[in-house]
Amino acid sequence: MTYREVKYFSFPGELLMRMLQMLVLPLLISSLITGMAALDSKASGKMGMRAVIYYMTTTFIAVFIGIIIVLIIHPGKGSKDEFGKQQAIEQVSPADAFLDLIRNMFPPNLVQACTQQVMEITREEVIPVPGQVNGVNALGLVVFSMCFGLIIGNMKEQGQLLRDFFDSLNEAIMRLVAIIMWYAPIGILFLIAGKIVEMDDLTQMGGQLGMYTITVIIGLLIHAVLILPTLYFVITRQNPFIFIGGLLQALVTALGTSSSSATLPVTFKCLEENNRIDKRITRFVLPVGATINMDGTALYEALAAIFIAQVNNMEMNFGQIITISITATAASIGAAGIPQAGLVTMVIVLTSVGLPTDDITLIIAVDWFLDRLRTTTNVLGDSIGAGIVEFLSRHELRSKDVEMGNSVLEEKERKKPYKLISPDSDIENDKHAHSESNM
Ligand code: 7O9
Repeated sequence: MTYREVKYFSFPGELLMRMLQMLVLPLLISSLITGMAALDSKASGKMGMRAVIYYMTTTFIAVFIGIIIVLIIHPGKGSKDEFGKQQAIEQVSPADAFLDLIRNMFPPNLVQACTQQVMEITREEVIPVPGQVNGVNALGLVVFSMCFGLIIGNMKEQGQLLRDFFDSLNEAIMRLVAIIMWYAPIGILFLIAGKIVEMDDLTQMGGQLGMYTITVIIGLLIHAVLILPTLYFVITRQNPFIFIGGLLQALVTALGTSSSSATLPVTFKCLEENNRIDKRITRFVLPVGATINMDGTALYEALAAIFIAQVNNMEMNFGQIITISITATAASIGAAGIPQAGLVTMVIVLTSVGLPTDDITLIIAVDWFLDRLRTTTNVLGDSIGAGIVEFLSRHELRSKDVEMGNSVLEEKERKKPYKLISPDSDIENDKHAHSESNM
């Protein structure tokens, strides 16, 4: 097929991608604000703590698996002959990237933050020039929305209007998601089919690159099929594969779009509707997870760094391996806050142990494919995190229910039609139904 034909063929997939991306921003903002507003600062602090501990633990485990697997399989043979020609990679200083990350946490212009991130463009002259690059500044929006939600949550009656507004906005977006989900199967089919059509012959892939691909697949599989389900089972004592079954649609979307942010709307729907996870949890945990929790990415970056060392016949000592695991963890957390992350974070991991950054081009040929698998692992990690945090927070959620007039009882009451006698009580009922969806 010609380039044009491939473009036509993948058009239905492109449409799905655009629809999902269209919803991500309002969804991110409204869900984080309502999620934070529904909890008091003590409860959200506790839940946030649990989420962060989960993110840290799983990311570290992922990095560990990546390193062990690549050391065992040893896909790099110490020669670069079979790879094609190499290009130069733009150099970045880790310190500058880190400062960009902090800068991006505080966007001076929220509207601009919806489409652009700040990046100090370092030119040859060594003078960093402040600039903006395309891409959502997710980190900045997350920081803002969390603070905003916390504040309007503490504002008592004065904040009611804003709480209702964002709650209603969130509900409206979720209804749009429900409509798009009807189209999703077709869109995903074409997204994946389009990529297969476009694909070069995979069997032609060089021995080392093939081994590398297999190593990454095994690492990601161990994390996604063994570690995360085990963790879920050990903590909640429930069948993790039933939980994962409810997530299938989100996982396939992640595979098709290779973007955990574009998958976010589908992840919400799956968790809330199939797995019945409390909305107060999903609204709060999922957007943060999509921004900072990337197990697959962390595993991949550590594994790739050691592969590049192997190709260059460099032995990594224990200290260097520790350095790689720390930088890979940091890179996966900061990825959304570092402009043009994919390459930049990889450059940072490599420079931290003195590996040649130009060798990133060796693995670029398979990156589009491995990105899909990483993304699926990332989405799974975020979702299982939501399940675990809900389980650990069940007591707080219940006591909050009681405090707010017990939404569970209300739900039951509401289903009894004979409760509605006078028009007055009807109005009362409506109010309750409304405040209930608040949570
Ligand atoms: C993978 F919160 C959201 F949903 F609005 C949000 C928006 C944007 C969250 C994150 C982002 C974002 O910009 N994320 C980002 C992720 C930016 C740069 C790099 C990456 C890493 O992406 C993963 C990878 O390449 O390994 C993967 N493709 O999970 O999307």
